[in-house]
Amino acid sequence: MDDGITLEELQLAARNHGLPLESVRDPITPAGLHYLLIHFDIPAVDPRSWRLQVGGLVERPLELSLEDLRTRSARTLPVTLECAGNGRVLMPPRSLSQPWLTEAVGTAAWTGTPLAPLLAEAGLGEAALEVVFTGLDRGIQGGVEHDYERSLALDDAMRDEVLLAYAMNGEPLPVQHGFPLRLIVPGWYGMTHVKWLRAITVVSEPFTGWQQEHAYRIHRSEDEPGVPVTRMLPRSLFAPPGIPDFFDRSRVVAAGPCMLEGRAWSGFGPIVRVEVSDDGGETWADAELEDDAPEFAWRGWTFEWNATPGEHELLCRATDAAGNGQPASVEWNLGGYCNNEPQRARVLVS
Ligand SMILES: Nc1nc2c(c(=O)[nH]1)N[C@H]1C(S)=C(S)[C@@H](COP(=O)(O)O)O[C@H]1N2
Ligand SMILES: [Mo]
Repeated sequence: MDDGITLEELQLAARNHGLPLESVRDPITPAGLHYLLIHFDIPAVDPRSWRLQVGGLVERPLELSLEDLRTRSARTLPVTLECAGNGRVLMPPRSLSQPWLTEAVGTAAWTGTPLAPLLAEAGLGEAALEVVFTGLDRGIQGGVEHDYERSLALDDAMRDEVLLAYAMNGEPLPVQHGFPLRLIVPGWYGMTHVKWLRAITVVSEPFTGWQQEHAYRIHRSEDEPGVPVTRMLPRSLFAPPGIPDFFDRSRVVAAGPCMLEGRAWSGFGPIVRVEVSDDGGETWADAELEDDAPEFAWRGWTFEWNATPGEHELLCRATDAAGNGQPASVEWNLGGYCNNEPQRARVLVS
């Protein structure tokens, strides 16, 4: 880390927690352990008066209650969500924002109604280019007051797996995860999954809201337009073995065979390989992948580690079917996005 974190970063970190890494052992993250990222305030919503407005370039604008949405066809998908800023603090000089290390991730079973049939019912206008998703939350970022809203290109919005989700792990959405309704776009970084949805608007021009135009771009300075952040790059995490030191979270492990357990994911197709290093990334060995490779959720893996006495640095890295991997170091960008460098843990074996 370059220097100490600021009080403002600490304030954000205390509001938005990460996944306790031991929960990597759970294929489905309990809702209370799923990471959280809330830019502004959690809005107060009365589900009886709440309505979703579907409008813009559509032939028949719709106004839907939660009941209307719950009676439509439903689909449940396990989906891994990861904040695009995961790893930000490990990419100095860091951008001042939520100071994530490696744990801004979680996997829930999201239940909702598919978006595409709803848009088809509303009747897309000829000039439809993008779909804008607007949340109920409003605040100021970068000096600009705005609702939290993001858009998707029409093709991305019309994919089968895109859901308007009203349940998480079989329960109504917890308020912090978007009650009563959120967007789920499997494979994409967290910012895409707009929470507390109030409106879906079909537009004919590229959407230029703050969270689209300004935030979530890979660039080295504000003057460069940069590339928008979209799908998740591959990443793998392991549940840290042994027992932790309270203060620095380093691990103590007994010498001998030690089963490492982890999960890996990517927004560009299934994970095809996971490797582990116990010498700080000098040498690597293949982990065993679980047979089950869910399309949009992390894939489990195990590695039988022979823990030899001394100090070790454990790392793991994943490769996806599209050939993307986890480089030893990722090129710096202004927002501290998409840092998928391998997870590291210091382990003392005795
Ligand atoms: N309306 C709204 N949606 C939002 C956000 C937000 O602040 N407001 N944060 C986004 C970001 S940056 C992330 S990483 C995910 C986090 O989802 P979670 O808190 O359910 O894990 O929600 C996204 N959707
Ligand atoms: Mo995020």
